[in-house]
Amino acid sequence: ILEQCYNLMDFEAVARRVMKKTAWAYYSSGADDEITMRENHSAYHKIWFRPRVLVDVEKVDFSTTMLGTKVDIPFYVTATALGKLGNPEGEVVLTRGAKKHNVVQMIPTLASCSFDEIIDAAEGEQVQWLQLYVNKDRAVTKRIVEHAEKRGCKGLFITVDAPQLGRREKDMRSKFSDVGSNVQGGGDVDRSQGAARAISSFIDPALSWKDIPWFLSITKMPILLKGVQCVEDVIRAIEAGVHGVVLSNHGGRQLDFARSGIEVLAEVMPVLRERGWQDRIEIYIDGGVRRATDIIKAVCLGAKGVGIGRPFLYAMSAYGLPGVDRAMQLLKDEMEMNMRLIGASKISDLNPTLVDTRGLNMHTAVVPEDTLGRNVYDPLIGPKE
Ligand code: HOC
Repeated sequence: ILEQCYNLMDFEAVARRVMKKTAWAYYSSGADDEITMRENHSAYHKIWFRPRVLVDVEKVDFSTTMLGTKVDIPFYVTATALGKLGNPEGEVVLTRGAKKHNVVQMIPTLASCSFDEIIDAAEGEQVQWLQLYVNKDRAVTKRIVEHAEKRGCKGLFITVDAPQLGRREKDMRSKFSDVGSNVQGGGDVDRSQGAARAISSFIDPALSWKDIPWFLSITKMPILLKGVQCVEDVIRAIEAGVHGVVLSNHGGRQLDFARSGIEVLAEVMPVLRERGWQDRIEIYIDGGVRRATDIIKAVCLGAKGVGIGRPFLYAMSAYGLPGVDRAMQLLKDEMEMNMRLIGASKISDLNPTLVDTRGLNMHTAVVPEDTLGRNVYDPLIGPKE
């Protein structure tokens, strides 16, 4: 029952039970041994708080801005493909949830709903960004970008971590057959090797730093690179003139053994501060965020905000809009309580001295598997029956 979901992991447990096997396989799969996918969440467990006491926290305000938009809480709904696998209405359910909670939604290139349906669902009241897979045919890409700008999108997030599809074996095994004809941006659909392969053949593996000036020339939207994974590339992004980066490994679905976003953030920010470059771009991270304490840790370390994907897909798949609404409200409730307990009454109070990051770079245990290759213990949802 919805009221018995007390945290974001609970939605995952319910979704796993109620979703079609193929849909579950697509949403939940990670690359190879799924080490990075698990690490995304467990990396947050290596960071501890150093709370301040005797701070007046009677009133707590955790609203902030992202690319100039005022939002209630420092998370956004990140782009995830194929929303209709989880709910017949698809991504517009996430739009309605984002609108209710005044957070930004990033619209996926590979949405099940059309781009215009998702824009229309916001009814002009909610800020949306576009996540872009760059098409081999740049004329197509240009049209998509221009249309997004015309329809009011406030940010362009170019995915840079996917020159080739990661190997998601769970998805490949599931003999996928549910790719709807209305997947936006997809090319020819070969259904034999899982959902992701079926919809991604149009993406250009030749995309490179040389393309960035062209993107900057075709739009006035702020451009952010989604999928940056080390400080060298953050510096290069700043030098290329983009407005921000998302430190992300694609939810652990691309390169296994890529580091978690929070780990990369801990690498990046000290270097930027040393150069006095910390305000030259906005830094976001995604992957593994399940608790408001994760959000707080990321903001303490210098992230402007965090993207959350799978948990909202699971909430939507299990309970539709009421699920998404509850998941977002739970995060807000956790945020208020934890800001108080850490001794911060506003977002600008969050800073690196409030966290102890000495545990980062620790070894992550491999989760044992049974003979069918299923994880015997899933750190997100506990032991399997
Ligand atoms: C090389 C193409 O984001 C997913 C989606 C689609 C991936 C396309 C990658 O399944 O992670």
